[in-house]
Amino acid sequence: MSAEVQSTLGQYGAQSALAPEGVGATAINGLTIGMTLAFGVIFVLLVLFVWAVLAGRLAAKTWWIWAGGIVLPLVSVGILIGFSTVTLQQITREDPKALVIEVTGKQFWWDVVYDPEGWALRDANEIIIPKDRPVTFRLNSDNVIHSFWVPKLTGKMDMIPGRVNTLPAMATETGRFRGQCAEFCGLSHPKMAFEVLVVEPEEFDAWMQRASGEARDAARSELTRGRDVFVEAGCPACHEIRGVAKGGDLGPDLSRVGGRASLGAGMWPMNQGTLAGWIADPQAMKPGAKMPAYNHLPGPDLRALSAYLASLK
Ligand code: HEC
Ligand SMILES: [Cu+2]
Repeated sequence: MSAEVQSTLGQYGAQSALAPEGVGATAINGLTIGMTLAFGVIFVLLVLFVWAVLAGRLAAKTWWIWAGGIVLPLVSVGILIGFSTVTLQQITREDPKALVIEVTGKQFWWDVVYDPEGWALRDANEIIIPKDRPVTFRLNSDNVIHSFWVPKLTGKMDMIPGRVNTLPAMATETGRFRGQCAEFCGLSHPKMAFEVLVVEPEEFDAWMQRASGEARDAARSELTRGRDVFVEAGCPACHEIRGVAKGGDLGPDLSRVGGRASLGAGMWPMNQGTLAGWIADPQAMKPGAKMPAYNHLPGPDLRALSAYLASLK
């Protein structure tokens, strides 16, 4: 994954439904282009027709009402329904062998659990999937309604409290795609994005092997201090780091936080500086975020803590 740690921030096309790199998004894009062309032709014919009538080049006939008012809409809308039904079936067809990834919408971030019935690896804000293998997103929310949308991958699906919606997907290219919450969910709704990293299947399997263990050890002394600050400052009340603190799930899992390309659910580049800024004042970066400010931490502690978090890859 090292080759692609660069985040999609400011990257043109990373969130474009018109540059599909997934089976679902490709089908939707095809339908969009087809519809635009078909109705473009009808529109041009209509303009010509109105022009011809107004210019007195056509004499009015009653059968036009039948043709233009009944036959044309029935045929064009009928064809449209046909194509969109086929597309809908394509993009909602679930593969029973697909890797299940449970994503829960939070305010304003994403809780991610890979293969909840088996592997059960918890992560957040960045989803790694293998290319050319089917996955099924199992979508849920424990607060308000959010909407899960990765335009390059497939269609959009609501995340509704008390209900599980499933969204199948399959990426056809490796790379980083950007996703965005697509349902107004509170003050920082526009700051609720995420990234999907698509890797080669072998690379995914290797990551799977690696990722389940404890978080990277804080072997160097300055990192050890950071780890202690993490525990002493009470961060485990909301955050887990595997092997360090079994914590609450009120905030994102931080076991590999420094390995994510972006901080704060797809919002800022991930590095020690942004991490320190976030810890000192999350509200300034994301109004309404459900994390208290730690601006009382002494400078050396904040530096040690942010260096430690940045090292967790
Ligand atoms: C009361 C619960 C709570 C406590 C305590 C808390 N956090 Fe958070 N933290 C959150 C929430 C909620 C978010 C997600 C905010 C968002 O993106 O909307 C978050 C996000 C983060 C992130 C960004 C993660 C990412 O994937 O981008 C980091 C880093 C972080 N917290 C570090 C800390 C540290 C370090 C401490 C202790 C000094 C701490 N947090 C204490 C709730 C908490
Ligand atoms: Cu949301």
